[in-house]
Amino acid sequence: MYQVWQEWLDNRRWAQRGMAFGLLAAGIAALCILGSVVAFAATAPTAPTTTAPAATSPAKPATVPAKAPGTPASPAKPGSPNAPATAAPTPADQINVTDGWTRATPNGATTAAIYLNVVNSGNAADQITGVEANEAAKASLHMTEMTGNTAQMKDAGNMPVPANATVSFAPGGKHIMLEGLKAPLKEGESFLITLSFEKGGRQTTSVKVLAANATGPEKRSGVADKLLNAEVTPLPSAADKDKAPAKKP
Ligand SMILES: [Cu+2]
Repeated sequence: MYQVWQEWLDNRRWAQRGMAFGLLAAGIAALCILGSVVAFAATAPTAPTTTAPAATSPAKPATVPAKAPGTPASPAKPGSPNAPATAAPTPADQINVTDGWTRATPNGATTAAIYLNVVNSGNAADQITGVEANEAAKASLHMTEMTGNTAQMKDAGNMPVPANATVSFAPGGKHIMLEGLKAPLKEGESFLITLSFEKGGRQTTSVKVLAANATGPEKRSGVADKLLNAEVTPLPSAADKDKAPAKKP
């Protein structure tokens, strides 16, 4: 009776051992499968495993500092913080200050008037906001106006420069007033002045000193040749643009 019981127990143990061995084999097999899946996931680039976020999170901060040094790649001209950064011609490219001239001054003179042309070849209106000249203590935008029979000069404030137009500074009208001349202006010399524009930034141009009784430069640019009486003249291109839509039915 006892032997039978022992035999039954032995059989039971073997059965348990067999089960344990089976479980162990199944566990090893499962580990092998799991290992190969993990290995595949690690090598597969698109696998949505934990390695993916680990790879992108260091990549993100890398792009942020890369952008920061890239933003000042479009340097805005000083004085024109609103200038849009585009590949197209900037407002500064489309403003040209030409034909600057003034008259020679006698010894002791403290003032002089500068005349020139401001050409705006862009489609956006601009305005002159200021002027600088080293030759005088003060430079300002002036306007001559007739009050009855007397011509009076006054500060012009900001001067509008319409789109596709030339603004002419000429005797009897707009001029740049130099006050507190540091030295007499001598015929044949030239000097630089700088005009500031709301959109077009700072534009430096040359001013030629003509004879004391000069009425204007003998040889003007092509644009200036067309300026006779008008102080603001549309550019030829602008006139063509105006005609073009009229021809369309
Ligand atoms: Cu004046």
